[in-house]
Amino acid sequence: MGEAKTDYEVIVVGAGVAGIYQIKRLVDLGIDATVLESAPDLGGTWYWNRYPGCRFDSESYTYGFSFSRELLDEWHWKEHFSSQGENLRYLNYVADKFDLRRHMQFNCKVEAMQFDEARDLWQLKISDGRTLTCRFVSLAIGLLSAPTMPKLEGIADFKGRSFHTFYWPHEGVDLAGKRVAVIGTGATAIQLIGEIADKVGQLTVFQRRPNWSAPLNNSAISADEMAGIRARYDEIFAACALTPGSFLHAPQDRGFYEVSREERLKLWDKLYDERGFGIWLANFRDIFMDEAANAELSDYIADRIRRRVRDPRVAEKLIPKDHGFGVQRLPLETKYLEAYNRDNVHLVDLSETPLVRVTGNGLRTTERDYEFDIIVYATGFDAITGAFDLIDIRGVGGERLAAKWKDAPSTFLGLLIHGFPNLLMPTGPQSASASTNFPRGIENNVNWCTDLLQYMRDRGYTRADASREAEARWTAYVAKTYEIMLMRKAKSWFTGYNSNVAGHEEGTIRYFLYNGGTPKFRAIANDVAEKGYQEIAFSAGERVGVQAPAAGASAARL
Ligand code: NA7
Repeated sequence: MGEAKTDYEVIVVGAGVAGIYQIKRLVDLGIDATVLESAPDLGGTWYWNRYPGCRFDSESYTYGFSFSRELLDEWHWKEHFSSQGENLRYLNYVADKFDLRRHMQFNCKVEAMQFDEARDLWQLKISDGRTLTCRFVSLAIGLLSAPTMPKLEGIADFKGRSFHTFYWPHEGVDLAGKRVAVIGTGATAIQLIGEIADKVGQLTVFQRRPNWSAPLNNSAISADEMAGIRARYDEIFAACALTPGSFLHAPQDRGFYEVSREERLKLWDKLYDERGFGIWLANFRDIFMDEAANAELSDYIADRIRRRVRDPRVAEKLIPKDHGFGVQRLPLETKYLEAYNRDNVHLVDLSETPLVRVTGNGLRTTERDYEFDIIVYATGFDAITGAFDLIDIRGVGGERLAAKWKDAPSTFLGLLIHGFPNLLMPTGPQSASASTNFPRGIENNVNWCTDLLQYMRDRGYTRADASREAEARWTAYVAKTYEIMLMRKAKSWFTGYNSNVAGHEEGTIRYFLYNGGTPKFRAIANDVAEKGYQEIAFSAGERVGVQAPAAGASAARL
């Protein structure tokens, strides 16, 4: 990458799953583009989250990219739910195979970006002091990439080691014989705790609210099995494309009340012991909307917990009472519940004895002091809009995106924002990618954004801005998709809840997810494109400001 180059047609921010695919599409079209990544290397989520137990909850072969037959034929997924290290190797393999690294710049944090209305260009301020310009920005900055710490006094006073799971030390951590605290019991903690319980000296879990979970039931994929999967890739991706969540797990086509209780129990027995999200996503649709149906399933899962956790008092503490099964993001686990049967694992119920502060030696609750060698903060993320808020984004008239989205995001299709022209969001709020098997949604969104670029390129347009009305309609529609969902009552990142982020505490609901299912989302988005993007105002300004490409660079101009 030529150091002096400052102008591009497209700048992609983020070299995770979305950024990798976006740059691949742009390179294939010969568009002059670069990727800016704040981390020292590519991978996004899979670069950062290196805590033990970190792995897919999606079947590996439904998570990988689908765009290249050659890639599909070459890659051997070794487990049904592949682990972080392997996933990062995969993303590196993809980048190297398609020679994408040379289009990526690392350690480049985008601090601010401003739309230049006179020239239809974005100006980006980078942490290394450079200012770059481009016609389009694709913010591929991830859904869960802004980790949040608890608002606790004394975090810096702790004399042992402490870190958020997102920043788990890359060289690994020697846990043997150590007294370890884990704060939080979300999807991350549930993976971590199951994995480290038998590797640490003492493990103390600080739980504010229990989460429902279900077994992952992971296993290895043999060479023969992988050959079978390869032969069925078309079928697998076609099946994913038909389900609401873009997983292989399709909801029951029968209603909850259309079958007897015995049949329901039989189904749940089967799904609970199967791989992956089946118990969540291959269940009756009613469980997401009907209190009584949800309560019956929740009771069933509660009994499963009681059967797996020996101490009945601990089991009761692990059973959520404030929300039903599946209305928050369902963590999948491996030996999580059994961890509490071990003598070296202790559960502290923060609803009874809240945390007071971090001390030099550990943690203080209202009841007592605890001493630790390591404190792990598994306290989650400022989800979906958090990464946007970390960049000072200013659109038409200098409007700040953080101000526009202060109370809630508003978008057109989750892909564009009125007043922020030429800004593309393959992983933004309110598109289907946030609520589905992530790469499947990303591929759809990146393709849609790339088609839009092509459309403009063919017609010589330099500016695209979704209309205010279209944005208002879409945002209202997304809110409506929550109306029938029990999810709207739960305190989770699905509704924008985070006790550690000002304005995101209890009582506020943010309509982050499109809940209408991927097939419907894809149909709506494709229809917009097929009808000539009537919701988007296009204009063709002077083609100035983007300098001639560096010698030797092949750059198609938009
Ligand atoms: P989550 O699911 O947001 O979980 C965060 C956990 O941390 C959750 O149990 C919280 O309890 C707990 N938490 C947060 N702040 C505090 C404080 N201040 N004190 C005590 N406990 C706290 O994040 P994850 O990283 O587990 O998962 C995020 C996603 O990453 C996941 O859905 C996957 O898609 C990948 P609470 O429930 O708020 O009471």
